[in-house]
Amino acid sequence: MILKEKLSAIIPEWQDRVTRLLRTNGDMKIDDVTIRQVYGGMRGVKGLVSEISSVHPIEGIKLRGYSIPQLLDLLPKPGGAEIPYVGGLYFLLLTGEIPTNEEAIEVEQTWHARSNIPDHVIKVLKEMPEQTAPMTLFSQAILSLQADSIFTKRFEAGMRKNEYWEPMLEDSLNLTAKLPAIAALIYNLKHNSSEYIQKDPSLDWSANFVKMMGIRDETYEDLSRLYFIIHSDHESGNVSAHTTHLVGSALSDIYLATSAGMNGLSGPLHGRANQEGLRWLLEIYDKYGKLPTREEVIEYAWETLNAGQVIPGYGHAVLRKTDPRFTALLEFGDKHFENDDIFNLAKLVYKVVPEVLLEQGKAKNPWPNVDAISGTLQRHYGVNDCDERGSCGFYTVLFGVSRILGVSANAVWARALGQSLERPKSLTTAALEELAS
Ligand code: CMX
Repeated sequence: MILKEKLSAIIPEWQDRVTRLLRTNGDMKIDDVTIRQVYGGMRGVKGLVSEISSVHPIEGIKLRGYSIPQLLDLLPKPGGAEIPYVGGLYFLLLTGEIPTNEEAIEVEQTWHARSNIPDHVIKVLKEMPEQTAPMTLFSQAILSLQADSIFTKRFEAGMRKNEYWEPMLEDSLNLTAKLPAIAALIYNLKHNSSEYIQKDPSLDWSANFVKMMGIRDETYEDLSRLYFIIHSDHESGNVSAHTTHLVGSALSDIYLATSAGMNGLSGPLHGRANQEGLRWLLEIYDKYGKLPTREEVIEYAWETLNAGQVIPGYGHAVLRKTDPRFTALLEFGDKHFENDDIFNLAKLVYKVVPEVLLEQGKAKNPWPNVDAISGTLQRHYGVNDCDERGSCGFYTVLFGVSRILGVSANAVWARALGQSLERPKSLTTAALEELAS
């Protein structure tokens, strides 16, 4: 496999680089931590390493140094498609190199070869009560695959530390190969009462997902590629990435680590904000019975804030400008479906809500993040977040399918660079008071 050969060549150079840095400057101080940061979710504390992505407060996400427009331009695309292969993105996340067409297709083919879902996983999902949330099913499906972990088997048999990354890569490829089918299966169990739609080996990872969802639409195939590319990674301090890294640091395998990460992604302040974002837009639309005016949106935004709630999809822990992932989806919607009322409402909200949040003066970032718009695009294609029983959260599963690409690439590198068990120090309030006196 070209991907594995490339990694085998690069990893020793990186190991030397890190060893040198630790030897020469290991005790150098790079940050101070305030009491506010200790109570405030460690915001901004420099305590993690990632080669895969970084988030600039103004410029937003860069994956391996490339902005979203650069990625969409440079990564190889399937014939006739507008948006690149996700397999090419995974190659880039893992190696740091923009793949050739052949290299991107090789990842896609590797995924095809490993994409079968074992029967017991289907059984586990079918046995769960109907009202089980989609993200709970997603996390369980990942855990149900854990018995097949090559990393855990090799660890139990005895493995050297410098070999850890290889089975971590194998597990990551096996898991990521199955994610589109798992997500589609969850959707079909919830919405179509059917089970498993057969994959088509002639289709790429994303187009196959669309087929298994029972949808036939080339534009939705492109939206899926776009969605899976832009949500893949967002530095390592966000809850899903950090949880995966933390659990993996105990040498838990990729199934244990990503399942935990997905439980973190399920929270409304993180990945579930995409469903909250759409719910909020639909509530405004229902209240006024039409596309509301600018004044009506302002009124509704204030009602939300005065009720002590946040406006979902706005604000961010790191970003201080419009999220480029929001912009990428906005441009996609503008190009493909300008006559969608809820999409147009999301655009109107974008014009109005930042002013309201600025006037309120609490949020450090009044601009939208990706979750302010992503649900409107899924909804346009008839993909629903909630099922008929009101069990919601499928959009977060889609976020999770994508996020596992980033966190698994990080996990391979964490093992390659011998990153340690994570174990920060905790203090009591009394100890902090004493330090402050
Ligand atoms: N609406 C109303 N108030 C908001 C707000 C919003 N969209 N964003 C932040 N605030 C408030 C915070 O609740 C906080 O209020 P308190 O002081 O009363 O606690 C204050 O402004 C300061 O918060 P902050 O420092 O600007 O934001 P944080 O870094 O603490 O939190 C985030 C970031 C994303 C959790 C927050 O902006 C938020 O709750 N946004 C809405 C939910 C959302 O869109 N989450 C998705 C984030 C992207 C992702 O991870 O997927």
